[in-house]
Amino acid sequence: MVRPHRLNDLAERPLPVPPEVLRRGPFRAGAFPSALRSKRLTSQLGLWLGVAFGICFVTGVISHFIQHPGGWFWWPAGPIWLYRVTQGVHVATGLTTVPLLGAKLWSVYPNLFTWPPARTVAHAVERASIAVLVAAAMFQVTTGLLNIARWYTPMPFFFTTAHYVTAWIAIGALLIHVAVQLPVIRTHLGKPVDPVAVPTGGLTRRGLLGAVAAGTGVITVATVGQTVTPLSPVSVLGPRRPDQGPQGLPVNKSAQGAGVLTAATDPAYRLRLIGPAGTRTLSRDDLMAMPQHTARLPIACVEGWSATATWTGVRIRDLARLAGVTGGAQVTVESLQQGSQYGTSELPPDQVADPLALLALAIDGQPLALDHGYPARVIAPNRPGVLQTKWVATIRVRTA
Ligand SMILES: Nc1nc2c(c(=O)[nH]1)N[C@H]1C(S)=C(S)[C@@H](COP(=O)(O)O)O[C@H]1N2
Ligand SMILES: [Mo]
Repeated sequence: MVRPHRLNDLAERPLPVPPEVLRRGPFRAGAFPSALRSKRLTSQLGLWLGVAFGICFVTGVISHFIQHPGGWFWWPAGPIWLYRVTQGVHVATGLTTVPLLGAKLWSVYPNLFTWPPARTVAHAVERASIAVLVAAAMFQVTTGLLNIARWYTPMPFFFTTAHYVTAWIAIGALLIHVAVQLPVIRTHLGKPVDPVAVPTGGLTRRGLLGAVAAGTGVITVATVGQTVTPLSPVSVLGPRRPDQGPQGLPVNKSAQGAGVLTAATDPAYRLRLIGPAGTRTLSRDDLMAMPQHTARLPIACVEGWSATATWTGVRIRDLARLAGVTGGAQVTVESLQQGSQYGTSELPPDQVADPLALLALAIDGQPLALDHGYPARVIAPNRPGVLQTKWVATIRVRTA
């Protein structure tokens, strides 16, 4: 009888190679020569990656619920910088997962060739859950990157929904993975020296971890300037600068791109204000004749960039009063822009009541640039940029 000697031999001789490395089916021992791979390395990278994914998940879910509020979800109108921070952290932690995920997958990918592929049903289920986790994690990182680069061609699906649904799949698979691996993680995170993988020369485990940390540091410094203004000069990888664009503010959708050039510059423009008091039409001059208020507020785009400007215009709550609602009011805003899901937004009662929530007519005392929403746009505190509707055509007010 021909027996696979190799494994038996292994049992006798104390080789410095863990047995699973030799059990790779089609692959020979030595196919994956790096002595750097170890459970300790994988556990440490996994810890960092888990923290980054966890923060990215929570901040992402917050952003989702602000944009799609259920009855139970409440998001305050202040502090004004809160969403800017949570979404900046969402994109920044998402970007740090690029080197972390790369290093983590490198540290374990020889396991792909484990032979036999599944020893037991439980083993098969565990491997399947890892496949789901890896696929979901790569999908999140890739679609997130494509979205901040505003490159939608490779995404034949609606980014927001796909990114949100996959986030839950990823976090579910991650929790299963951590639960299954907890004994391994515990043992190897607590252990000071790895008995099998002590490299004799070249890169050490600490050196590798240092390189990964440096990689995440460089990526962070080279992108976070899109929202941390003092770092904008070194934001060489950030797709946006806080100060690029007319009036020192980036533009996400131009007036031409939105197809509103004619309507927005038409002298016959009138804002329609609809409420319990009926429908009113207000020209830009009518709006300018109302009490004007100034607020310094950021636009905080879901894509991770943000920029502050000094806005002047009419308080939303003054418009709500004019429309016939004096107490709590809920407001729906509609843009001149047709056929876009970004053409409409809701202001919940807390935002309507906030003195900083404006229908802005000017930036730095100058009429809004067309690309920033002329003749009038919403600007309200602590709110995703996507809800700061430009080229406002209609405001509907109802009692909250
Ligand atoms: N009508 C309309 N308003 C809009 C958008 C849009 O596409 N259409 N984009 C939103 C997004 S995603 C952002 S981040 C802000 C950006 O405002 P800015 O272009 O003036 O900087 O406008 C918001 N308002
Ligand atoms: Mo945005």
